[in-house]
Amino acid sequence: LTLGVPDFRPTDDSLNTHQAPYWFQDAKFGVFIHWGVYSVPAWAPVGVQYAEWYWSQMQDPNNPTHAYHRQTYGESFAYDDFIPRFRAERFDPRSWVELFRDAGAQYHVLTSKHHEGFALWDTKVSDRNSVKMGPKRDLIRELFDASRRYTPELHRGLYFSMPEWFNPDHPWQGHAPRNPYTLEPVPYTGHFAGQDYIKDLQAPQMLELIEGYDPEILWCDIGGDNDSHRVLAEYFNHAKNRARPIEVTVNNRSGIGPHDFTTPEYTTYDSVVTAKWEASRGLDPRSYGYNQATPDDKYMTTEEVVHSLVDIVSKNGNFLLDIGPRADGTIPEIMERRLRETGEWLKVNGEAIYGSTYWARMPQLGEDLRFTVRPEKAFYIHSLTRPGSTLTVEAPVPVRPGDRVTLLGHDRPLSWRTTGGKLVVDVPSAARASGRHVWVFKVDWR
Ligand code: FUL
Repeated sequence: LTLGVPDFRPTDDSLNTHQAPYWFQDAKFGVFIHWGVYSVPAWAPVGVQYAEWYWSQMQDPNNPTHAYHRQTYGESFAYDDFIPRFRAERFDPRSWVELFRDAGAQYHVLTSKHHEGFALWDTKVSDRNSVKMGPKRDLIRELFDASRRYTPELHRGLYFSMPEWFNPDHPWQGHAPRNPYTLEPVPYTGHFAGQDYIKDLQAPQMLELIEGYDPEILWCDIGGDNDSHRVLAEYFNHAKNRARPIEVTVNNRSGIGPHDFTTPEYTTYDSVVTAKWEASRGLDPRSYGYNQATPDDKYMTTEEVVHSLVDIVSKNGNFLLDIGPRADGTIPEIMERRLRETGEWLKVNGEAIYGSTYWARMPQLGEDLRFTVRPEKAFYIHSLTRPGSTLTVEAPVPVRPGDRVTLLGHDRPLSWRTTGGKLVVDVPSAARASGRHVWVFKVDWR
């Protein structure tokens, strides 16, 4: 007798029964990676536009990228002339995944294909890919192999842009790639022409990723025309019917209603949202792809990263923090440093993050406190500012006589009392000095 879950069908009703798995709910922190041909010019107006949008922005005479491109590369340099310069010659996938692990991330999500239409794997349905051109390597295969081998505890996901900007068969912007100065058509390199974009390119590529790479997250983008009912049913069925099933999840950008989580971008929700969600943004002030014009002091500080993580997790979200590697495959030092410093904080305070859940009663807005819970085990009070000699909590937090209160990283019990419905914890100076970024008080219920 085989017990099993019936296969998913390509309908809203069936796909709506799918949910984000527990591992995703518990993971809280992932690394997003935007890497592609746009990593060659790696430029956008700082703090204003996404550098991975270079091709689109260079086409627009009113966009600073248009003038920048002419000055830097000349009028006859087409976007696809960047492809041979995308070489990944210093790409060391092992060092990437070990960095993600050291950052305390539980998963990573790489752009398999962004809006430029350049695939980072050995796709059989288009020559516009990193095995035929540019690096001449299957970058997804290499990253996933390294991740399975050196960091098996991490979960692996893939971003996929549903439309492509200038694909002659199904353009999303404009009708065909053009020289932005002369407006003459330019070739869309490596593309096979004359087929149905959705049936012969988009859906087959998604299935290649699903069947060939077993991504645990399919992070679709933009939506639009699609065959996603069929593709997602096959995704879920493939995952559950494998000899060793995996638990997979899909976001809300595949172009159809059903989804497992929502995806606020460079923003978050104001309060607890009980349906699973994941906020993403770059370490860059306004770019996912690498922007070489951004000075180091404009990147998020580690304190900002940790504050964001705590704020998001306290509201039931995950934080997918993005880095943009260079075209040669190296990760800019400022990004590496931020990831490592975040990892140091998580090493001490991770128990208040991973596997935690939100506390339904949020602090008053403006209070520099956030709360997380490990059901039956502990309650955590996160102070976003360095506490003084006492920490006062006005929210009616669940502390009972006899509960042991500590500060993570300090570990000696702290004395506490309640006065007028408020919790007051004494914080000796040694305890205050031991923390940074966010100070986490643990109310141990055991
Ligand atoms: C957006 C894209 O347009 C951005 O370039 C980036 O990939 C972000 C995560 O999603 O919709």
